[in-house]
Amino acid sequence: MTKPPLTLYLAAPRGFCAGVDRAIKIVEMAIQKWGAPVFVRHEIVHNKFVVDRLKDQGAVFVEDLSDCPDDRPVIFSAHGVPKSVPEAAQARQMIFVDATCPLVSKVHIEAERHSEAGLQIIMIGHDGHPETIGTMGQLPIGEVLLVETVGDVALVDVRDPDKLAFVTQTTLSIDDTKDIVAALQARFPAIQGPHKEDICYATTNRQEAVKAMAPQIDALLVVGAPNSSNSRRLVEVGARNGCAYAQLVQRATDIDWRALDGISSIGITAGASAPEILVDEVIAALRDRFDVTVTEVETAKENIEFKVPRVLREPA
Ligand code: 10D
Ligand code: SF4
Repeated sequence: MTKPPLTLYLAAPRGFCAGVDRAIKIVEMAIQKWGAPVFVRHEIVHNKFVVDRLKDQGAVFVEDLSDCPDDRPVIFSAHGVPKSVPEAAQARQMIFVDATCPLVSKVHIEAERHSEAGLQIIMIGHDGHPETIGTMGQLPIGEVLLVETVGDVALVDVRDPDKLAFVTQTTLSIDDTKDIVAALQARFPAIQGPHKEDICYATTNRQEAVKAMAPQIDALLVVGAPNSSNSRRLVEVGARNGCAYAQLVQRATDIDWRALDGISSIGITAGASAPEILVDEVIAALRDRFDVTVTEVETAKENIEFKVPRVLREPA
């Protein structure tokens, strides 16, 4: 039986960012240095495949520091942690390594700097997401207020409208955030903040690549996990920019083949925490059913790399 033809647009950049790469390396190097088990507070990055692979190497994942013994090393996930977490680890004299992405740490420092200058902070982020919890947790309760939508901006109850600054989560939708920042600036003209927002290079580039391909594809598959903020944003970007069917898949077994019936073009991308091996798996599954021609849609080149903390570069 002849397979129907399918043009596959492959987004570039896609998949692992420098912060994810570094965080995974930190866990692997910690196991090499101190032996198993090494505890990890929260999924090191939001991907079950990555987490399961590290579990096989000797990592133990917990949600709370209180679930770690005093005498084993603990790694904090790439999303960042409230100040109280390293403080508690220090008080228990634990060995800990912070795998917070340097671009998330930069936002932490920004928030602290504004607070030291007497400003109250408004964070644009998703309620309950570990990065939001971590960034808000850099300062005492009440010093950072959360807004998630343009609607929230009208309701936020600030201490002094002339003494405000904003920071953002790094993985937000560029377009939504632009609107929220504009609403903040309209209501609080004196508000200080970054040049645009704190969305990182990887989030920006992955969204741009999807935007470039969305008008020409019948369907978009985003390889990523349901708890991965940046991956979910890629699905939204596809849907909002002209793609009739945009779906998140963790791996090939998640593909809804009935939804892809009759398509002649498809876009594939992957969130910053999704390994390339899962992209390959999805493409292989498409090749089983279609006569696939791959075209790469490259909208940016990335060559950013972050060093692992010094403690892991030194011999045990
Ligand atoms: O949910 P998310 O997009 O923030 O995290 P994920 O682990 O999927 O991707 C890496 C992004 C990080 C660590 C936040 F910047
Ligand atoms: Fe860092 Fe951006 Fe990757 Fe988050 S998505 S880990 S901020 S590089």
